[in-house]
Amino acid sequence: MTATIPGLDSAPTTHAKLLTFVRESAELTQPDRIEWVDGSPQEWTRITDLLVANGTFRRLNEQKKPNSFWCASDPADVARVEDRTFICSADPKDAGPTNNWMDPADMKAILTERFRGSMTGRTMYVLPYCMGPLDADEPMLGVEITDSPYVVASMHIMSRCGTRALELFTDERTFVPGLHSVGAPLQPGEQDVPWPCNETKYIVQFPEERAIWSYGSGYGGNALLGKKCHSLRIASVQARDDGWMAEHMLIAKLISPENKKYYIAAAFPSSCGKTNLAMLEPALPGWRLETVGDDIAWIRIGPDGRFYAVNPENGFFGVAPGTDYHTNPNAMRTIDKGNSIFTNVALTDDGDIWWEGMGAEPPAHLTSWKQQDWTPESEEKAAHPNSRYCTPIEQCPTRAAEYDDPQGVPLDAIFFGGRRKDTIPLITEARDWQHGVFMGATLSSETTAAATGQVGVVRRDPMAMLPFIGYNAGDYLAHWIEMGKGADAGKLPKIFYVNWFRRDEDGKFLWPGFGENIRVLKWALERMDGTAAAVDTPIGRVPAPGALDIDGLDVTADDLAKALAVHPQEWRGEIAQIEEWFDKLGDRLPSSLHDELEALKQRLA
Ligand code: SAT
Ligand code: MN
Repeated sequence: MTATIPGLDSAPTTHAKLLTFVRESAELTQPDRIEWVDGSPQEWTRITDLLVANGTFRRLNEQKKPNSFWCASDPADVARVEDRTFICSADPKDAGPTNNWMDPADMKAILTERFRGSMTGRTMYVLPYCMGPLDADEPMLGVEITDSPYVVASMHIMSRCGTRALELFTDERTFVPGLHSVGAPLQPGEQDVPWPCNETKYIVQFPEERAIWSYGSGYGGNALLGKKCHSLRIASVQARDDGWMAEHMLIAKLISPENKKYYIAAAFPSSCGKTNLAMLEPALPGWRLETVGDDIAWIRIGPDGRFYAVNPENGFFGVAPGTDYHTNPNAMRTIDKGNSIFTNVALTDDGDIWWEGMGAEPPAHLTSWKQQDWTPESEEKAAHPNSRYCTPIEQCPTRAAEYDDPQGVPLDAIFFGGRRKDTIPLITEARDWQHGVFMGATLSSETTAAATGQVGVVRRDPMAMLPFIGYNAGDYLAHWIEMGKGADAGKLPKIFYVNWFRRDEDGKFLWPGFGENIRVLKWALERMDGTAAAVDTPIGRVPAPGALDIDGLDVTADDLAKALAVHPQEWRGEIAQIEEWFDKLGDRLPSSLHDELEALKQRLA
């Protein structure tokens, strides 16, 4: 039966495990044909032409966005589905209290039936990829088998894929197998839809096997398996076992007017400004920033005892709304070079893209992400709040040369942050590593459109990793404590907690954000150099009056004081939430974090 699937016997590899994975997947899913992804420009042209012919893509105006495409998803497939995401460890305790869990055998039984024949009428693409630099000592390999050409085109941008990755598949090397189907088989003669998907979705990680099965969705983190499923959920398990960290962090290099270089990483929940910070155009004269990554950091301890961070990705999958030449000029310059995919943004009449927050005035007429006529009078948004641009990192004008360095960059500081309208100061410095881990462990943020569900609800999001920790969250926090012991104590990155989103009693933002955030970062870097003043508060150190430079800004000293204030009554509410959160983590929570909480309560009393 299987010998009849064209492509099965013409594999460009002899890697036995890979061949078995492909054969078994084909036997189960019954595609019409198999294609091995080579990652070439010719393949990009062929796949994008196919997506245009299928009605999935619309080619954008060559003058405006060369070699770029607009795409609208099914309105029921627009974001990560956290309630359909599972960590199927053998022991439920290893998935912990924060993940959905099912017994791996039970899950496989369900998914096997779902995948049976799911690729009928479609092409099965075999996409070998490498997350992180190809010349790493241990290249981090994966294979995504998918029936979605949209995924193939997106992975061309987001990962180093195809032949150059496949060449690294030696017999001794393992890879993360990922099986993905949109779950929409086609019967003979049946007309396809532009965005096939299934009402039922499963995004499943098997941590012991280091395998991924994803069914029913074609969107972003659900379907581009190299991204969240591999580089965060599975990688976090590998990292725990092998003594490193897989984190939801941007990586950037800051250069001072005196030409001093600093490397930072920063963790914020999805849609809270990681990409903007990763490409920040500093508003202070003489400062420069270079981009290493905008979403994921793999952090290892180097031979010198320092933390080194690598960006496993090769492109940006950024939130579109709110991005423009004022908020993130470097993202605009990156996408203006073309070679990009835009999903669920609006389409202009002259074949360009638009979203809320782009320019002062919306165009008089648009095609909305729902493919309806849209005018400024329309009640619905033209672009979905989680609409995305997918664009190569290579085109980013601020890209750091080090982005492709397999050693990574040595981290001087780690920033945690969330979106909170009250309670959390603009910046707080941790006293030491353990206190910094406590800050990360208790990070909180209002939910955003990046995942389905209610928006604007405050939840605990440890290190911005809540949806991405591939194991028990208490163990994850213990691993952070351990990593601090494994590095050279004097060389540990300093930890800070930021909140760009605090508001005054009238709901007005207290801090302008974006390019002005350099002022906050500058204070942090000066703290590391010992040149900036701070005052102690019960929750950590904040800038002393006058220490954070607001010269020339439309922010009064009074506003800044409000942005930095620590109000005991707000913190009493916060403590209650932290206690509830720690209770949820139970006995796997490291005792040192309990100690931190007790010490904080004492200081607040
Ligand atoms: O859809 S993704 O998970 O890739 C984006 C995000 O939520 O960070
Ligand atoms: Mn993210």
